[in-house]
Amino acid sequence: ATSMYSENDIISTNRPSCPDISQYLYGKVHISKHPVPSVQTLQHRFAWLRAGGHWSPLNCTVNKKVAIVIPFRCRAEHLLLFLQHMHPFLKKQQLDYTIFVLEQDNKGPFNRASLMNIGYIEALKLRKFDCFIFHDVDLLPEDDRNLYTCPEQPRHMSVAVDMFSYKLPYPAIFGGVSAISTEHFKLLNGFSNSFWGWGGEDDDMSNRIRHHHLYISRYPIAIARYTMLRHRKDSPNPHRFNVLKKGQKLFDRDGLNSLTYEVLMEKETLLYTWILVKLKPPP
Ligand code: BGN
Repeated sequence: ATSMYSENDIISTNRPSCPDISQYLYGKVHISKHPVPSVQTLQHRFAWLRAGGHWSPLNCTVNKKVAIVIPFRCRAEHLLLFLQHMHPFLKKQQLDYTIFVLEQDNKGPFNRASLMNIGYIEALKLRKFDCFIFHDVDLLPEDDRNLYTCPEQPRHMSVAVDMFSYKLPYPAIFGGVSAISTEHFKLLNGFSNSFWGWGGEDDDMSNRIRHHHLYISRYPIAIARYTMLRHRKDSPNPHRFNVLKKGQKLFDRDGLNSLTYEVLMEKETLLYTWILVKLKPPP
């Protein structure tokens, strides 16, 4: 069998470029939180998808390929609501995109940052992606003008979240949803792998961005709006303040170049590329 991407990649040379901004954008989009759809329902509804949770416009060529990376564990209902929302959203933006779900297999504290690093490395083994969007599974964008692309500078996307009264909690925040070009992510050495449990890994990335003389860009607060799905709060990492402080000296040693993991399963379902990984537990 041929790869999921090859056919499209070959035909693409004969088609005109897609417009920079899709003509199908509308603005505010409907958010559905119930009922939670089944996998079968979504597979049926999104029969236009290609294996691995991939799609690209049929009549024109998009020159940037986007990978959406979701760090994941035990949030099946959120994932279904997320997929139900995101596939039509991304299609409407006329993007060439693929959704990757990076699931942490082992018990013990969650390592969101390592999962995102692994998503980056594994996705690039499959295809030459230009842009990575790191996305919490519980955040749903409310406006389709919030483009899932990578601009010149790293972009913090979840500026206005309903749970935070649609206000930016603090200027350096980089958590929730963020977009970084493939090139910049490599330069930044990815995220730190040292944050186990909730909090801080995004602040460390924010420090990395500043350290490399890049800056965080954002859409206006009226556009970058998100609904957060409800869940029990994860247990915060009590060491996060220290790890964040010490991390300032470790940018070049802790990140993409210090990852240890094992891929237990990799599967292309219609709705997403699923990568189940085992992380090396914290020391
Ligand atoms: C911050 C967290 C972020 C999180 C935002 C929004 C920390 C580190 C403290 C040194 N940072 O407080 O990781 O994205 O809240 O929830 O906990």
